[in-house]
Amino acid sequence: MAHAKEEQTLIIMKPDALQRNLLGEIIHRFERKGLKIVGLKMMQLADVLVDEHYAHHKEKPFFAGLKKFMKASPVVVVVLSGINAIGATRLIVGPTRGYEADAGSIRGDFALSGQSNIVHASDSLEAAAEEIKRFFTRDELFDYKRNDFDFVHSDELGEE
Ligand code: 3AN
Repeated sequence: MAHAKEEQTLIIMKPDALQRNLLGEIIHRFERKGLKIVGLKMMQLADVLVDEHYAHHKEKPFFAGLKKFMKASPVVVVVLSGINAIGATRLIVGPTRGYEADAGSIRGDFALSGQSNIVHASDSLEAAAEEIKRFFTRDELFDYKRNDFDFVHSDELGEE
């Protein structure tokens, strides 16, 4: 059973993460934070998936370029789980433009661009639910207990 505040969030390691050999580095940052990987796969994005995922940018002048970029090579999609996972993951990722992102965040350490910004991370509970459903089937997601869960979350668990 998931803890009350346990959330799931979707990460996309974009083509620039793959081409720049940063996949392991990025996964490592989420793992060591204490977030649990419950789904992980490589895929080549089809037009329809990019159109759905970035529907809110469809009218923007950069949309055609963004679409080309997202299809330039396979991506790796990951579902992370943990208490307050959505906000914690956004902090690890950093703000959209790499050149404005704090050092220590993924974009702050590895990105200079607003488009080639290494990772996508869901920005709300609603978006996460929709995005996870878009990229994963139920049988591609795994429910298990991470051995260090109680130590990672001792304050949140309280008296049992
Ligand atoms: P975030 O990924 O930080 O949630 P969004 O949702 O505003 O940011 O943007 C989605 C993606 O669209 C970004 N990750 C980036 O790849 C691309 N993007 C956003 N703004 C621009 C821009 N001004 N020029 C080019 N690409 C952009």
